[in-house]
Amino acid sequence: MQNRRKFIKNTLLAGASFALADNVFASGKKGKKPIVLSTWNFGKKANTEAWKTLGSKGNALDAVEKGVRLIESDPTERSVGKGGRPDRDGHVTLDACIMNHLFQCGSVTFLEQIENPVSVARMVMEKTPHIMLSGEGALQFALAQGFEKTNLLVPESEKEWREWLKKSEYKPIINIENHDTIGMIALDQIGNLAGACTTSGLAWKMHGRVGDSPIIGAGLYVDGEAGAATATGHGEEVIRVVGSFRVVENMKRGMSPQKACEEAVKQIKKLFDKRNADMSNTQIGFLALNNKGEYGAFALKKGFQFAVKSEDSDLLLDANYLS
Ligand code: SD4
Repeated sequence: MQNRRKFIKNTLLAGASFALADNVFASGKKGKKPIVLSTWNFGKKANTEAWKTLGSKGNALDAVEKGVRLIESDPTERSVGKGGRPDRDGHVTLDACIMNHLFQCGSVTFLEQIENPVSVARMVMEKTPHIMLSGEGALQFALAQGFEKTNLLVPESEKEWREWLKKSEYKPIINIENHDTIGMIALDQIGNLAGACTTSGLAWKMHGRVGDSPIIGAGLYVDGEAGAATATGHGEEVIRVVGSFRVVENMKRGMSPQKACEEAVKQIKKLFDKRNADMSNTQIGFLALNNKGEYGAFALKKGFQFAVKSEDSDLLLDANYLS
């Protein structure tokens, strides 16, 4: 449970500036002002961690990796890394990716027993000629790189899963605790962008199911000349529209980060309407940051929060939403 009082205080403090749809962290001639954004309320502590790097002139790639690792390693955060809820067979399977301003990227999907999939993804990017490794192969690679096997299933998650097993109703749950998946995007002092995205995916999903989070262009995309975006929520819907790529391309065509996120959410809604599909059990949220340090966020429904940290702010905000 988040600290509600603190959240309200931060939101009030933030309200005025966020109301100006396009928040600007001015870039000086000598360099950019660093800024980091993350999904959901746990984004606040992840941003604090990332800021240790960003705020001391470190680079955006290191910052996002370190920031999301904090959440991956926290067994009390039950939608990412260690502590994540298992699939319907009781396995915790993780998806993660990372990307920098030069289109260099790495990803792991369906990875078990490794606490920090984002760091394995970074090694895929830096130490192999590939972009994605999956399942058993990703595990083999991680072990060869010196990662250690660990039990990711914490007693609380196992208990919930055993409870679910009683009915075994196949209805993967999105945003079970209002903080699923950490997507983090950052701009560093020299003006480089980077992003990372990591999750245990939908609770009680089918074994082998992979969502949007580790898919470059869906859960995360970075174009050093335009901006960065990340997504959270119903992965299948984000994949359909290649959501984060779409948001970044929107910025490239001149839209503000806010408008870019809104357009992508509207497109997803349009596709639901076209298919006459039920939207009651879904949520989608996008976060975007351009290379001037302007940011935006938008969701399909109420409830999507995101955290922003820069030299002079440290906020948890409620994103605007469609309906
Ligand atoms: C997925 N996008 O696996 C993730 C889950 C998520 O809020 O972000 N839920 O589809």
